[in-house]
Amino acid sequence: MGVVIIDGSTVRSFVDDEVQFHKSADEAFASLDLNNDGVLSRSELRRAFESLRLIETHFGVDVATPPEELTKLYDSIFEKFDCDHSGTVDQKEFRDELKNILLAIADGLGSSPIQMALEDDDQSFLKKAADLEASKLSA
Ligand SMILES: [Ca+2]
Ligand SMILES: [Ca+2]
Repeated sequence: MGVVIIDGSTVRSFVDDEVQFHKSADEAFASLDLNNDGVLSRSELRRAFESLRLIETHFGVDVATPPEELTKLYDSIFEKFDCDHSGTVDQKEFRDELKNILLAIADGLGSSPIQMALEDDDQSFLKKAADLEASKLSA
């Protein structure tokens, strides 16, 4: 386990690196598409947010949030992703909305860095953003 420092510019440069960002988003999409039908269902997307820990950082949800509130929240997130209201989230919708969320996180962070404690095998996007910055700094 390690600690990374992340600020708005870390997240923004990750999103701006289109090749890297698409690769990460597509990998995440593939791993979340549990039944391999090429789209994310409501429950698949919910699982995604539970595992990516974006909810806690972006929406300020704490563990005391009642389950029905959480379900409402996940539903509203799903609606945001599902731009064409098809009832499923395809790869492009996933990418686009993920980008919006990460940019909103970046705005929220601004220039005040946060510390994140991470497991070594953590695959969250914020970890990837930090890794990317670290690799640029050391290059
Ligand atoms: Ca699926
Ligand atoms: Ca859709």
